[in-house]
Amino acid sequence: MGGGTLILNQQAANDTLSHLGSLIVAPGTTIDIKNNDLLLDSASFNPSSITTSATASGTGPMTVAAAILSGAEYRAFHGTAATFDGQTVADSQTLIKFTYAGDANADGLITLDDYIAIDAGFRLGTHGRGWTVGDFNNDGVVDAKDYALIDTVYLHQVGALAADSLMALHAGWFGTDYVTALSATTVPEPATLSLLTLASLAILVRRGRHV
Ligand SMILES: [Ca+2]
Ligand SMILES: [Ca+2]
Repeated sequence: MGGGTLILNQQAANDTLSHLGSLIVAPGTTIDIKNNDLLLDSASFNPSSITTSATASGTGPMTVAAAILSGAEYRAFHGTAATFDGQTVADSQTLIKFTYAGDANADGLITLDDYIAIDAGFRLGTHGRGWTVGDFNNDGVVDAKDYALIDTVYLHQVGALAADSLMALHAGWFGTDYVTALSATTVPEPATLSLLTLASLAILVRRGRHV
């Protein structure tokens, strides 16, 4: 195919994986992955032509993107035994993940590891090498625009793809002290942490005490 836009079907569940041998497109072709993940056995594709028009659930500007990594990059982040949506990964494969802008290591969360990645890319002047070094808007440069993306998502990271995993993790570490501190934190609008989220964490902590 050549030119135009190839739009994948929106899936009922985010990050539904399709494993393909290859995905060859002519220059100028845009691939809209919607909320799909792709695992390609080939590296023969054009990363600049892959995007998503899907939106994140939840409130605030939870910018999502199509993260593109080689199998080698993914295994460098997560180890040689790492799996991608349950599939084993080889260095020569290509991974495309529907996730938050800023999720450099494609694990569905914005964490310290993602900040390490973008800091390394920015400090070393690593430009134009793609998603894993922090070029989250795919303009060939790691700069303030990319930091704005990751910071915004980090501040708004509630529910949606990660299902509150980061806050649940911290709630598990710090218990009610964390939940109380979180509820007292003023997060700039529209990054309002929902009462539902806080209530969920409180329940999680209470349950944890009885295990
Ligand atoms: Ca991440
Ligand atoms: Ca950029």
